[in-house]
Amino acid sequence: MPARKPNIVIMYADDLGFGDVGCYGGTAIPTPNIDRLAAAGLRFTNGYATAATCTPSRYSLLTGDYPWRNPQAAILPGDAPLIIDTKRATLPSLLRNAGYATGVVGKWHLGIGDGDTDWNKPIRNTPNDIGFDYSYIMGATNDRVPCVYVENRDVVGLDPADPIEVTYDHDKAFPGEPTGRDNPELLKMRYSHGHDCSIVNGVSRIGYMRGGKSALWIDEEMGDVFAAKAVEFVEQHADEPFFLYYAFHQPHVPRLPHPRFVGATQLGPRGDVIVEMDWCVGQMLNALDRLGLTDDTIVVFTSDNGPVLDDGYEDGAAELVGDHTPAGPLRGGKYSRYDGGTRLPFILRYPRGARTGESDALVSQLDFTASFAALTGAAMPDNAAVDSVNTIDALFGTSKTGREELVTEGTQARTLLRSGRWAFLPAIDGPRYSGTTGNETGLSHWDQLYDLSADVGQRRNVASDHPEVVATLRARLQALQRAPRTR
Ligand code: NG6
Ligand code: CA
Repeated sequence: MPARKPNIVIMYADDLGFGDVGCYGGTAIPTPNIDRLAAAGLRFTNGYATAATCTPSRYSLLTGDYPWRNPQAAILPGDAPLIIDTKRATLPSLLRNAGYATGVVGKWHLGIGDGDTDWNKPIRNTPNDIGFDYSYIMGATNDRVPCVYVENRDVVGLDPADPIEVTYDHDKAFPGEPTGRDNPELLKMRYSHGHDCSIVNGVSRIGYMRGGKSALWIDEEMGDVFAAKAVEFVEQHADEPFFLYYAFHQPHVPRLPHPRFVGATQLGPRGDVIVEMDWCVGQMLNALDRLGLTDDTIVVFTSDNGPVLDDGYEDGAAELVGDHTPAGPLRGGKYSRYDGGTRLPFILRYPRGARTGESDALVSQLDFTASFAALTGAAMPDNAAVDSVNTIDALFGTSKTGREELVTEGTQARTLLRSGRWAFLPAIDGPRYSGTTGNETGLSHWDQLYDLSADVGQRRNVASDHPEVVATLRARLQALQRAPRTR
């Protein structure tokens, strides 16, 4: 164990797929910075989020609990209250207790405020209430109102004479304010489904807002804004151990790259914003190099859920995708129960302590809490991070053995069990394809069992060949979900 506690930087992409980046076999989108991180680190081929959507995956990353333990851990509107219990230990609070400076920059989407938030006053229930010393966030997603940054407890750049109002209730929409539905002539990017409410920066969003003109973000600048804040946090804490959770907004919709990245790929805005995100990764890696911190810093890069092409705006993602396969060889994508929803780029670099190369150990973001707590000597209370397992040896590549099993979920907490070589998806009736995004749901009237060691693309359902495996895994999944857990 090195004398100095390692810094920890988790960089978290939004909707980036297993096959989108160069080091995972993608060729259509140049990602030199992510590739350089992988070349100097460990690249996992069985690295998982817990869910195929944002909020539940982030919930697991920061709490070490499975999302299905908290029914609120589902895609949240922008006015939803904080869903993490402020009395429980979290990854950031444990690290803070272990002597770390803790910060979050970027996308939050775990609720903020109390459900009836007055955005014009200091906000209660921000990341600062669950263990972060510093936060500079967008509260929900880049397609949801309010389209403002929040720094610690305050909306950034707000003019008190022009207060912000927010509602997600269609009946309370602000009369006279333009919407995507009524004023398509004001849009620079049209919506394809949903996203027909308030217009901010020429883009209609989910939800309604009014006022706060001086505080509204400009989507094209968001990558630069977050990168500057993330680098600033690292610079300010270069002399003490720090934990930074840097959550990108790319390549989530609306995809609006800075003009200098427009045309960086042949794939349209989706490809271009991935190049922009890769540049942001580079800003962080360069800062660590410049400050002499690279050897002592654990850098993780992964994504919250798998890819989607049309997620609600007409940005050409589906039309321009060509031969590019965002999920690589995996089936499904965002929202899906198939592996494309949750198996993601997952890279860890730690020159002082981790091996380099490739690992097929089963690892999950769910285990960061227990693993980093154990590594840093943080004391873990009984009720903390109940599903998180200390897999630091697998994460550092000193062991080939990671988890034996992992529960993941498609949208709306439709769970499945990944166990050894198997993925077991208990029957849940429903449409095979999402009517809006076109992604495969993984829903079926029949049980599904896939042998991932022979069939990574989940093409051959072998449930009827292995009834005993199906029975065992069904019972195991039920037992896991039924049992109240403590550490
Ligand atoms: C969906 C949105 C989608 C995206 C998603 C959340 C519609 C029709 N679709 O409800 O555009 O915002 O929520 O994505 O509104 S996530 O990555 O934050 O989970
Ligand atoms: Ca996401």
